[in-house]
Amino acid sequence: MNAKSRFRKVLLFSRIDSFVTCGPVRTVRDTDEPGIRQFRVEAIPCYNLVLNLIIIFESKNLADMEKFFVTGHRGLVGSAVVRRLAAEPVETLVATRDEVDLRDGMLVEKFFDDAHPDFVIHVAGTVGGIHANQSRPVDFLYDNSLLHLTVLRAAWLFETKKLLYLGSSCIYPRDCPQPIKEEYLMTGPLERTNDAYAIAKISGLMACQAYRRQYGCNFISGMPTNLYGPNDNFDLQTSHVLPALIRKFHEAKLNGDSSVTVWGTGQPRREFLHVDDLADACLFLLENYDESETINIGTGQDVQISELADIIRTVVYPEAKIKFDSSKPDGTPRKLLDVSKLHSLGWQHQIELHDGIARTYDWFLRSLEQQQVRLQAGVENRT
Ligand code: GFB
Repeated sequence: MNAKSRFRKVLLFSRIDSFVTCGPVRTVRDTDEPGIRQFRVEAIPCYNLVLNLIIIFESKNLADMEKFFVTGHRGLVGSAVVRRLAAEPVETLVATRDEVDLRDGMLVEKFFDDAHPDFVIHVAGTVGGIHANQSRPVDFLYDNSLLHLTVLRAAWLFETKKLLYLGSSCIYPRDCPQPIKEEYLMTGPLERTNDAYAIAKISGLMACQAYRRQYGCNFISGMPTNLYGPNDNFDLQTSHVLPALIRKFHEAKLNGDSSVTVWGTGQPRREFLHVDDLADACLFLLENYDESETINIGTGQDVQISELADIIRTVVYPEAKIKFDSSKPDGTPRKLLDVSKLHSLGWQHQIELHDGIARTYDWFLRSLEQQQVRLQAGVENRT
């Protein structure tokens, strides 16, 4: 892929010529090489010698740029991937659900036929926290099953060069050894609160492998840990714990409340990765990973929910006390990914948890002013 070097190469050379010109002359012509335009500048008479500068550079020609299709671009993950791609000289394709409902195979194939993306980063999904998963298993199963059936098929039919699909750490067996290695997938029973979602996502991982086996498609998959960052869902009924607690502490501060209630016992442990790190990992894997087996994406560090609550309290509203509501479910006791495979390839996260929470709270405050925070979003449905 190495688009950077392809588009940013600048060749500059000069030549001494033996004829005289009367002043600067600049000509432009297309060369035989696609995407390359040649600029020729001839000038500067000097003792009957003329210095001719010929500057050839490869222009950033949209027609020749590699096209990345990012599904779910308005969600937490998709928007981060789009931000990350903006730093690359590539063309990013997105489609809203009104334009292409990704659960509709015919629409998806039509889109691929028109757009012919070179790379697909397939991160659309119906996602939510523990309560949303528990109360709406059908939505999670239905949407997330269709989403990979349609997109992977279109990517195969229209010869996408490479596709990255994302699973989720919650699809590993509930009680598997920690930290969780990639090979523990499907070695034990699932966590009950998100089993429907897990089955859909496991089927997506299998689909990547099946397309590779049957048709030789370069479809890879990554397994991110719990994510957070800008554009997260802050709806208290459907969100994950980290955005929920940012909102709860923020509102407690506004109301002058003395305490904030955290669901469950506070004992479970979770690993959190800032979504900008995830987006970077996605591009890294597209460039550096071609295996059929999924690969874990995380920090390799976890905290207890009570510790997480304490960090958020410190950042948002240090005066508050923390209470636990043990009538709410704890879910999986621990979910820490073994990220040694990803580290051995040369990728590491950059944003530490405390800093990432502070940044996310800053984003939350700024976006609240602009009324761009999803406070009543329902489940995150980026289909
Ligand atoms: O983030 P979360 O909803 O999802 O909950 P999971 C993590 C832990 O935080 C649980 C506790 O033990 C919750 O009880 N928690 C404490 C809270 N306070 C709150 C709160 O105000 N809101 C929420 N939501 N939790 C999800 C899966 O599991 O992980 C999904 O259900 C998804 O399928 C996601 O894959 C990554 O980590 O338990």
